[in-house]
Amino acid sequence: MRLRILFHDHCFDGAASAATFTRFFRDRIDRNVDVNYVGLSHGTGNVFPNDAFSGDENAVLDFRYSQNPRLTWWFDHHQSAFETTADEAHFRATRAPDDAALGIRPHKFWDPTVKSCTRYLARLATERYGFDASPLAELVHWAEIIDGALFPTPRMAVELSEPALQLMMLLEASKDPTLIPRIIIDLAERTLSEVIAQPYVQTPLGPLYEKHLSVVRAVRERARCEDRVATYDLCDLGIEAANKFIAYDRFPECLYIVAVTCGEKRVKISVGSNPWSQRDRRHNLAAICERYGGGGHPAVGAISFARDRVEDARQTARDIVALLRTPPAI
Ligand SMILES: [Mn+2]
Repeated sequence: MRLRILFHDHCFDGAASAATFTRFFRDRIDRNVDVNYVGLSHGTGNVFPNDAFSGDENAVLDFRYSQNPRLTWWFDHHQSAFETTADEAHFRATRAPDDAALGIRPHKFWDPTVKSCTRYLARLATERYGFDASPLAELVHWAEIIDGALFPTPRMAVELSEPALQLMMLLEASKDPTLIPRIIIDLAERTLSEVIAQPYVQTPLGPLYEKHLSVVRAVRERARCEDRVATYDLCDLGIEAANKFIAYDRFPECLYIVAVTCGEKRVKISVGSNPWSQRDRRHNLAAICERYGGGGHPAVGAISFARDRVEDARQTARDIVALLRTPPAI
């Protein structure tokens, strides 16, 4: 049997979901299944390649819904899982009943309230299909922490010393199309420490970690915090984005950060609110970013500018900083 697994690319939860599903399928459905992995990225329009559903069984994990009748397995937890209301209606009309068992098809599950797709999948595979997910407990645990941003301290997300967090960094940054499927296959069978020790993982990890440390140094040197709003500008350094936890670690008292960074093609303003101070958050960051042509969630947002508009981006960032320093009129 040929199984195609379409998963959220460059994402720890996407890769962990693919590994969990692989092990589940081998254990409960077909020991000798031939698995093919396809990473998918968000965008508008049809994000599924033409041959996306060419397996005997086709699974989409931690990624948007498709009405394709050849989709036989779907597990997701994104709020934005349905691009159209027709997609959602199709899902509701064709999903399995609540007492679904292995023989009942298709197997489609969505719950936007869960933190990670990996734990959701592991739980359903256990409860409904008799899967023993206990060998994957470590992987499930870390997917929940990473996708739920449940780090006990910002320092953990800055040092990235845990094997899971090093893998997260590699999965997010890798441009080698063969690397992520290889990691998924390993994650289905080995511990995180065993996977991280593999030479094919260690080799690309070294330079990435060095780069991460140089970003940490740059943010620590440049970030300033006033009235609980931290800001920094890395535009001249060609750093495309910086992990927001570096600023939360440097200024534990800060409520918001506003950062300006520059990639090859665009200038980006990232706006975030400190996960450890959510009770004090008074602004909707998605609404603020939308005002300037960006978007996001209430707690985190972003705005992109063309590469030649650095000064416009800097001025917009200053305006947003001023706005966040003043409590909104209610
Ligand atoms: Mn996810």
